[in-house]
Amino acid sequence: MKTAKYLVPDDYMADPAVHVFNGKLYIYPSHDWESGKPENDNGDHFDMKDYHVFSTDDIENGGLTDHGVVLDIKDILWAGRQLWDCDVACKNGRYYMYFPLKDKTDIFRIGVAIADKPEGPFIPQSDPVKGSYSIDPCVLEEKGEYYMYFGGLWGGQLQRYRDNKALESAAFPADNEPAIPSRVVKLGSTMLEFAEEPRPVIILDKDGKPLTHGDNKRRFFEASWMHKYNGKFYFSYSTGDTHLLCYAIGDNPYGPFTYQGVILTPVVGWTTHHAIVEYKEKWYLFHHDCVPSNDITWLRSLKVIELEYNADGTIKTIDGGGILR
Ligand code: FUB
Repeated sequence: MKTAKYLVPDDYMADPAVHVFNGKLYIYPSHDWESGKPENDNGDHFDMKDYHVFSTDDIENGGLTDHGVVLDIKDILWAGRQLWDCDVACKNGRYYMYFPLKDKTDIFRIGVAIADKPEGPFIPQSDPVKGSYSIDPCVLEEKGEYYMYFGGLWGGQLQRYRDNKALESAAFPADNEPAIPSRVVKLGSTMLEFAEEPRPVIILDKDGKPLTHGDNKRRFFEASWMHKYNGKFYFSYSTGDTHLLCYAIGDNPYGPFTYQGVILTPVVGWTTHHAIVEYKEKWYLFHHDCVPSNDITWLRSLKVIELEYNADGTIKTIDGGGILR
């Protein structure tokens, strides 16, 4: 599949998390819709209220099965608003969906919902994960342990925290100071709590120096994803206001990670977000853009394209088809 194809042409789906469970590909997207909320830097226009799950065993030629609404905001006791990018992990035959949601005080927390099958339905816990904050959780399983990566700037509220504590008010570093990092945390054995304090995900340049806040074509903004290739850990993410999907490579789940390059150049639309997964001996980049909605930023459409590596393990950059804004 050398050219990207749209996966759900009759609805707006974004922020794909994708995994292989029981031999099939399962896609867990955000579900965009037109709620009428005005666009602002806080992301109020991303006003999602439920999740669908999709599956397929033939991503090259087949259609997707839509398993319908598997979690609805009205069933989450602590819900305020905005169900953003989720991810799902499997442990001992149970499926745990991690989702960011603003609570009733408009603070993003990360919740968990549980299912017996990868296609749900997912039953939410009555409280968010203790100590959780910000957005965009993604979960890596490594040697029987589960690591959650999370965080996002601006509307994702990560600038409101330092050392896992809420600040009096949001604060950004100076341009020459280290960038605000994504976070990584090992999950506890129940999968319902953190086993430790979240740690910073440090991204270094080739000289071993942490990327700076002013380096906004390379520094982390949101949309963490983690995959393994040839024994290395590939941490990938969006640069937000420069609209790139980038990646950095490390030797273990905690990093540090060394910046490598761009996976996807800007798409049509403000946000860019992705999942990278191997299926039937090919690698795929799942992502989204706003071409079908004529560039309405909050109405995004799911896409997939094959992803290729060079012999040295670097990723071949894919053209997103958008313009640098
Ligand atoms: O879908 C809302 C937000 O937009 C996600 O959480 C971000 O990653 C960006 O895609």
